[in-house]
Amino acid sequence: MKLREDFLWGGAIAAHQAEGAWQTGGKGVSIADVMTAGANGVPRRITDGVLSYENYPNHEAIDFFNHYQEDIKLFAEMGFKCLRTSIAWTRIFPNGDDEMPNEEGLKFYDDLFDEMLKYGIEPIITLAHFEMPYHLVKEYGGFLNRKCIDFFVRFASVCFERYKDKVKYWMTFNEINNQTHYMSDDEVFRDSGLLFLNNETPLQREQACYQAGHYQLVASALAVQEGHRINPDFKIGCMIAMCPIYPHSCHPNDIMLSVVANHKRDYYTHIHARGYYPAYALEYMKRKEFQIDMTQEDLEILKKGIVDYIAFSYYMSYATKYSHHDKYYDFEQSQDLIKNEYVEASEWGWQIDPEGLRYSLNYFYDLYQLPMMIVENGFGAVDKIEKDGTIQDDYRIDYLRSHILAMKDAVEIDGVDLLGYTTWGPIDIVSAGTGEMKKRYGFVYVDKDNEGQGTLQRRPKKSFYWYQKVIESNGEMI
Ligand code: P53
Repeated sequence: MKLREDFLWGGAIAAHQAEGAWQTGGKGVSIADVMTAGANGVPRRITDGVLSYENYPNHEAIDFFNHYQEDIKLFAEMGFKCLRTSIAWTRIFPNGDDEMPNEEGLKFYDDLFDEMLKYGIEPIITLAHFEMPYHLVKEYGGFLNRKCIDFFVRFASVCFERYKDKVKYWMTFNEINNQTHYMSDDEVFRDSGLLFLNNETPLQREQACYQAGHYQLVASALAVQEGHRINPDFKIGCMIAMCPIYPHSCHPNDIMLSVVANHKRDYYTHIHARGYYPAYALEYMKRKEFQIDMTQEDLEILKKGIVDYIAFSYYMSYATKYSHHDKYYDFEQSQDLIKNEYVEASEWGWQIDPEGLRYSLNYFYDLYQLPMMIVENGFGAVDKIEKDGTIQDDYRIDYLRSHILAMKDAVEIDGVDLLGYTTWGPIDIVSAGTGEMKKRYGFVYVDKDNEGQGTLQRRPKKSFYWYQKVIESNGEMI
């Protein structure tokens, strides 16, 4: 079986990492607007509101807000069939709890989607991609508050209604399951708007993550129902960060630890795809004595909000080794992950494992038998401009080529049902993890550095012409 004829080749960005214009057109402050720049090993800080003397890389980002026509033209030149981006929640509901949506914000996405459609580029839209209104964080405690379910569903419904004739493919929460591994640091903030005070026990934090995750899952399921009501042709997916956790060895304890570790990342997918909590997650919450507000009505909603497809990001795999564990095999990311000696890592320590993408496609298809979409895959690297002005990013081509080949094996040999593939950051954007510009993913270079200096000029890299051929040949010329 070959890749389907209408295979969705393209790229993926997120509003807060690309658009900038953080105060234009009535936009409110989002959690991405109060995150400072970090670096490799230096976490981004979250400030108490926007402070005049801090550096917030998302405020301008690459100013996609004012450059999107030029950028989409470049994507069209590469032959993109689709572009994944997100709708900044704060352009539509500046505070999150507003009664009425902001017309200027809605208009911006009308224009943006029209521009894509002009070139036959299908918009693939994430509703919440680390962009929760800051007001909901400050005043409501983010997704620890049940009220945020309604705020999100209102936002989703307004978008579904407004763009029902322009957008067919949707996703609810970006990388919803990364919540699990942010339990021990501040990064959890942007996933669901939780602000920790640092005096919580690890168990309290974990409980908070399970609670917030539950409300998000309910919000997602309600949005799925609402979307299908508004347009039965919609395809609404979940979005999972897929980082398979391999056993260190074939020692049965390593194998079992790996099973439990993957449970912790995958129970979200299970709920999205099957409509109920897997037994292992229920048992775990019970054993840990988590107090979770989960009503019978919630469980009914989950059942009725099953997704149409599974979208996921894939960058790397992990490995884990049994050591201090008992029969519960409780997995703790920071303690239990080990370096995989069989694979290389990027400059940022992300382990490069193309076969892991084939593994991931099989993993999801074995479990859920739903169509899938790879909505992020890419290589963050420092690029150098040669004297003649070119950028020879062969390392990026190598990474993408090997992953695309593994993806094709999963389709052609293993028979998984795959709708499309979008590389992360087809144009350089602000890194979500570090806030850096120099961690570049693009086929198109953007002249801007970590300090925010540069002309913002766009320039195709070598990989631009390579990807163009890949798309043109539907993955045959690679
Ligand atoms: P950056 C962690 C692990 C895997 C994917 O990441 C992750 C993260 C969070 O940083 O995030 C996704 O920019 C996310 C994108 C992000 C991209 O991966 O840190 O959906 O917003 O930019 C790459 O290199």
